[in-house]
Amino acid sequence: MAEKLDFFQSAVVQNFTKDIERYHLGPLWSAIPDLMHKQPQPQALPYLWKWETLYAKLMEATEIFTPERGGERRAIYLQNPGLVNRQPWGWASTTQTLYAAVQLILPGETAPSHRHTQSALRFITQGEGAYSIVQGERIFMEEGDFLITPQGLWHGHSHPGDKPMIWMDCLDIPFIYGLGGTFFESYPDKIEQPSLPDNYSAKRYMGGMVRPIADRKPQIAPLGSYKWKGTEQSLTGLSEFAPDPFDGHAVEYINPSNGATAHPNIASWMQKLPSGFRSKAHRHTSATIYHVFKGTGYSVINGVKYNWSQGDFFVVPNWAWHEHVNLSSDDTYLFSTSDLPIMEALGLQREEAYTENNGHQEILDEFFPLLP
Ligand code: GTQ
Repeated sequence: MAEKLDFFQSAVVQNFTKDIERYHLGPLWSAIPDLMHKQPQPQALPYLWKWETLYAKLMEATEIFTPERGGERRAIYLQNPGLVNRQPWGWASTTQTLYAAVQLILPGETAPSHRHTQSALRFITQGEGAYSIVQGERIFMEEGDFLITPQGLWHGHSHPGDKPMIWMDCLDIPFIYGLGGTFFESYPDKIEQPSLPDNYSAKRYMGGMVRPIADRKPQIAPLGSYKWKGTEQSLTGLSEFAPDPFDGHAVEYINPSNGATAHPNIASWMQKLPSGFRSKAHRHTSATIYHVFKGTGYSVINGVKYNWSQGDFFVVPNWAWHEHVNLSSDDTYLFSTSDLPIMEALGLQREEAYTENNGHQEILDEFFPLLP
């Protein structure tokens, strides 16, 4: 070992490294431990954003930014503290592959239509009455709804209602950036006009597990919005049986014409943890962004306790041990998005249960968030 170290530190090796750097060349022999570590070492860190902070900053943003003035959406993204310096593609990254944000639209505002090669999804956290117009279909949004905007489709938002509306956005921005596949285009007019009936796709799929005859041939994302009522009902049925030890009662949003994840690159789940539920710890290659839709509790991520309550967001990076505890007297609902489909498509997904200490991590530290 010492011999190896001496070799790397020797003048002849160091001089050679310096010399080839000038030609934009590098020596594998010193890079390999960083290039190929034993297991995932994401630069993304576990982190938690409190709802109080997000809400306060969105409200402050209403004073300085309007879609009219800025030509874009009023969204504030969740910047992973471990990825700040990983320019350029750590920029606006919540995990190594995914971007998440909170977006606020005020009554009377319009966020202009555009399209891009990133896939987007929304989870509605607060309010009602606004719509997203996706490729000619106005999709009206209510709390708990899950919406998708597939890659390449025109989409804009407008709010004819009377109270502010807030939702979570999640896109595969860092992933597409890393691949060099970013294309973006503004719609020629401010917002696209409807060319389909309102809520067309949700009506076509109202029954849940039946598909319109015309969709026997699988379609790309034939459903634009998944209503909260349907998600809640599926979890009520599932809750009659034993919960999964790691994830509680969990359902995944799927493309109803072919059974694949609702988005090809992003998986989205709703998890219900019964009162007092304490999951066992596990870790997997995919990284997850959680939003606490309802409930109070905590998660232990790599031995650190992250306390959460309704509206908070937190991130579990790749390969991090994690377990969740519901401290409320009622059910807790966690919405989450992850890069599981990317990991699966590339043959990278692995999962491991924490076997020591009856499946629970020792709590070594506690996270204290910065409040406004
Ligand atoms: O609402 O279309 O947070 O295109 C980032 C990119 C939201 C959106 C974001 C977007 C949108």
